[in-house]
Amino acid sequence: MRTDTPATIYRQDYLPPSYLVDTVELGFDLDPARTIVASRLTMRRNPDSAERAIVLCGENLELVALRMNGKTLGKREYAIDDKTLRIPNAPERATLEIETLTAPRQNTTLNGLYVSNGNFFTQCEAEGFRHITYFPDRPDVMAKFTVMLRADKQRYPVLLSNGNLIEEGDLGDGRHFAKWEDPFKKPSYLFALVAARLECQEETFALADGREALLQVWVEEGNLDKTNYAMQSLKNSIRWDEQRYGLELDLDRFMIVAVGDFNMGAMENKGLNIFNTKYVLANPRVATDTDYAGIEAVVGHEYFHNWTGNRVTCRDWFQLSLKEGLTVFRDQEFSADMIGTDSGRAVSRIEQVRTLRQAQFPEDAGPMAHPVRPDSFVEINNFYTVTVYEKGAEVVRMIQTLVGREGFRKGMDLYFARHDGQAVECDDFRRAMADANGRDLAQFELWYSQAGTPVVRADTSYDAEAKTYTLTLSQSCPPTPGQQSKAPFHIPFAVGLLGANGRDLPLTIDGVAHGTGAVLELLEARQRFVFTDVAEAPTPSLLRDFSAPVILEYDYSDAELLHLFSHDSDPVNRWEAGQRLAMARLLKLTAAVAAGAKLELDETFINALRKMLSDASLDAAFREQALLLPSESMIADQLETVNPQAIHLARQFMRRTIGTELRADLFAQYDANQTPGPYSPDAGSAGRRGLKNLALAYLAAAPSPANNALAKMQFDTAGNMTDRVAALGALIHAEAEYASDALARFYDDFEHEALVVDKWFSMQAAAPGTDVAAVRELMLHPAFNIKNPNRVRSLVFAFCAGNPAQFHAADGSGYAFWAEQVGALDALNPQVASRLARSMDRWRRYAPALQLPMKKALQQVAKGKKLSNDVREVVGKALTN
Ligand code: B3K
Ligand code: ZN
Repeated sequence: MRTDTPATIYRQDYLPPSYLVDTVELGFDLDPARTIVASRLTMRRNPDSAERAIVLCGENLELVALRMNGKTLGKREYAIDDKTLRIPNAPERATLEIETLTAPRQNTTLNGLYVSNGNFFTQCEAEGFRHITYFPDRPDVMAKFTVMLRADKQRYPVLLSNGNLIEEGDLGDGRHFAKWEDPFKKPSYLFALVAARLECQEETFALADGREALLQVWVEEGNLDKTNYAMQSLKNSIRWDEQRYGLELDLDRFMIVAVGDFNMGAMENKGLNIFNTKYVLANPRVATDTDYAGIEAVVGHEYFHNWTGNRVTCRDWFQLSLKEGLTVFRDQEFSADMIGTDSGRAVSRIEQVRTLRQAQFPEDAGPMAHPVRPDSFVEINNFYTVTVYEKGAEVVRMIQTLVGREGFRKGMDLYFARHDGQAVECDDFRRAMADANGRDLAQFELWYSQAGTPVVRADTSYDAEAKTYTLTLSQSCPPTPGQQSKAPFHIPFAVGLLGANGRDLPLTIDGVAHGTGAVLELLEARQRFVFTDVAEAPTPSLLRDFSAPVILEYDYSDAELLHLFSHDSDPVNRWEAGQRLAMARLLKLTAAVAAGAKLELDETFINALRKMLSDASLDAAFREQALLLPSESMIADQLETVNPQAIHLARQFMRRTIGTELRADLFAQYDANQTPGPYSPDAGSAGRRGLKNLALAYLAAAPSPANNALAKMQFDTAGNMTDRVAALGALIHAEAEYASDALARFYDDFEHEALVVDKWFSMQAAAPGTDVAAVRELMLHPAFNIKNPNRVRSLVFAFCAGNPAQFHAADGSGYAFWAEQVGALDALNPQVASRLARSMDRWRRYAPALQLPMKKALQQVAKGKKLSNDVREVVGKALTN
């Protein structure tokens, strides 16, 4: 931490490393108070660099010894400050021996080497390794690692690091050792160690080439009944990558370790993935369908990084999306393939679109907006964003849309053929895709370099005489910080045309038949596409499957939307039509609330929902998606000036009206979608539970003794966590008399299950009746712990980011609370603090009466004396951009 103005780092300033590292030997004498790290680096001058000094990064380390080529370096032979160790005029080849001291127990940042529940863990991405030892801690320095771990045998019976275990034994003094060797060169951010008291589920797994690999899932004692699904997901991931991309596990051993204190979801360290417990531990008693899906996705994600990230890594951190966007795309495809049905694929696509709109579009329109490949940063940890991850995945998906699935596979093959073992740039990936397919993807580069969400405006006209239908597409992109004007993007734009009977019409453009679906390529600011032989005036189904991450503007009539909602053969657009119908009404209702006018909802809309709800020809999972309303923050994004309370009341009114008007239908679907028998997290069962529990939620929005009794009955008899939390949520939202008893019972039953206690906190934090005072009260609960990120996310984040109507209380109390918490967290864990800081990003869009106290709170945080670079960058940008 520093108090001066933090330095901005620019992508353009990239310089190759002065020295390369061939081998790293690390020795750890693990002690929570005082760990000694000995490192031996064999280095040689990089022919691509003009720099003659060895430059090593190191922070919060105590240097004990430093030798070069066997000789201790005198104080004048090197320079050291709080970030760097520099050895000028180093020889062509150098063997460095470095000894340092760190204090893992003191490390509350959960970055570098730290202690969680008495066990040792590491987190090195992006720049944690420099908190462990002096090293050229940058991803373009790849070296072979050998690691010797020494620790007390009783307290740390399990000693793990990357790669293969090559030796282990006793040291005689109550301590033992384990020596690990990673056969692959890797950057320092992929280093990991674990020294702990843990148990594992393990099995050997046959790989496609006939080898066998040992798979292990390590957890704390008492949790071996919750590792099956993670293990199954790991096996599915390995199989999937073999089959879909021809990529094999390249190690004899692959380990997943769960830890309760972790800053994010998981980490792809070579052969030793470290996971937040949230993405490992599951059984029907404690985990919901959503938790199961999260485990599958994250296990897949980290495993897929083994190729996209580890074998081919990033040249510098500006290229982060090279590995993250691609790996998110891969985990999305994996999850979709695991469901196995077409409608399952559509449901996962709908969920991806919702995430983009909920989180990425606002980021792209706010003060932290940045390109998928950023041009500058102050703190790289602030750029593990939905833009780099999810928009990055959309960019990869668009390439697949343009070159086709097989073409994409060819591009992947070429990418690995060219770059295996290298640290490369986003441009290298795009080039491999272009070259493998003979495609020009030059203009496509703008998706990596220009921030902001493009707006595509569609206009149509039908010429009944000529039987032509003209679609005119115009694109624009709003300015973002540092980028005033934008050049036109290369946009794959999928379309279909529906006839009056609801069927797709055949498409012909320029004499070429396109079947019933075409992918147009929009390259100019404005382009016209003429469909010929169009027998009747069609209803256009635009941007099918959400073929590009853009905002589509088209003046749909209600009749057209209802037609699409009933008939579109593209399920994503069928869903989209429903969202548009709902959004138009929610915006009207919000205005009516603010004006004190009467609130009304039309029969037509209600009937469309009724029809959808009961359409047994559609999967329950799809119907659930189609009946979910846009969230409060999505509504806010449509408004010039945001009034959070009005939005909340408008949406509540709609939910209550649905609960009242569709009461009988909701009860019928509640009954029709029961899942008797033992719990299974498969998509079919989860979909039925999802629809049933959505029915329950709508009924709870229109409380009545019978509705509340249903929720109570479900809570009392639930055989799995999905049904239990759904019932508890219904009771809380209905403000049912039984709610507080249920909450107390829930806590008593699951007091010892940390992940369930997180749910207990977050359900209360996000409840409409919870104000700041109630949150402060909950923070006094003995189970609250500000040092545990999961707990902080479940209470403080859930309130600040997930309960807008209360957070934005007129008296500004939410903002004062936010400022206080950002400050308190920053002193412990800057990465977590900085995430929380971002919940004020969009302050300029609120009504003036809220803007002022929001700005004050931001300014108050900004003037904090010991602010981290992480928080300083976020609040600084919020105030200036
Ligand atoms: N690569 C890690 C994220 C590291 C975040 C560092 N602040 C997890 C993932 O994307 O797989
Ligand atoms: Zn990742």
